[in-house]
Amino acid sequence: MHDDTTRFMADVIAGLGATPKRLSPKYFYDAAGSALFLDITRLDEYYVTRAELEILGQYASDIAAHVPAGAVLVEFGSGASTKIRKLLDALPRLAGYVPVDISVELLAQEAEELHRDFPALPVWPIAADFTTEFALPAAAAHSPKVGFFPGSTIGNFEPHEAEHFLACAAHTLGPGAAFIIGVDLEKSPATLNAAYNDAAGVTARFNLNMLARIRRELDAQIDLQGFRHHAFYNTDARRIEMHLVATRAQTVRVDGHHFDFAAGESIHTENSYKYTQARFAELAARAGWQIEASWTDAQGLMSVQALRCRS
Ligand code: AVJ
Repeated sequence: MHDDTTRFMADVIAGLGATPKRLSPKYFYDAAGSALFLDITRLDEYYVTRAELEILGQYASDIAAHVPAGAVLVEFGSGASTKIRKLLDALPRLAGYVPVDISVELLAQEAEELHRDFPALPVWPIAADFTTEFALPAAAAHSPKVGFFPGSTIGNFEPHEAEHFLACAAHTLGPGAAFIIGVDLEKSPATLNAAYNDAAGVTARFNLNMLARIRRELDAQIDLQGFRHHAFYNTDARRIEMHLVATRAQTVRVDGHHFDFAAGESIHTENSYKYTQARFAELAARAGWQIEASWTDAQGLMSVQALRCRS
């Protein structure tokens, strides 16, 4: 079995065996899930991507002022590298761009396309899980470093994990480095609930695709009709929670293991934490970063933060 499949299998078996049951949001993004996420980013209700692109477009030159000439820009979880394209024209000449992503195929494809569109930009892809520590290419050793982590992906982490991630990034990027990061903001529960419960049902399909993927890739026995999408803003924890709720008692089978569900029992598939400016600044400070500037869209829904590594 392929390494990735072995890991996926082990995670699914552990997650469905846990109480309460859970699956990691990183498994949303197979080809079908990535296509559904792209559809989400175009929904009226889903403000996150639109608001961030507005900020990157509107404040490109202010953001670029935090990037020294000759810097190496390291993108955590680069995916399709769409956001960096928004910034590249505004940035001073970079020594290199280091996209870090788990998907080797996506990295190779993006490196090729970036090379075509920005022939003067050296691209040094790293295939790694960006939540762990990884080594930067030797060629980057003597250049100033700038991290880039758009999309509010940091919201998927528990706050203590977000702090750990930022501390690791401080270690990887080094003292004096900058970090440009997209952070979704607290707002009215009505707006948040709508963003994760769109009328067209795209987010529901995105969530349910996790089960479809488990069936496809792990040859599991799951009745997709037996589960429904459930997303809500947890006001106390300040996070959107996404769940797949069993609509009746049933059993899911994966590789000789069986997992019993009571009617109404859920699999927790995602948290999407929302921050105030103050709470994010406190968290970043505990991880060794100082906020130098932050920008929001005209409606104040989403933020982009410029951090500086203190020590
Ligand atoms: C990609 C993690 C930022 O939390 O808003 C969108 C994922 N989940 N709709 C988010 C997501 C449901 C998204 N992030």
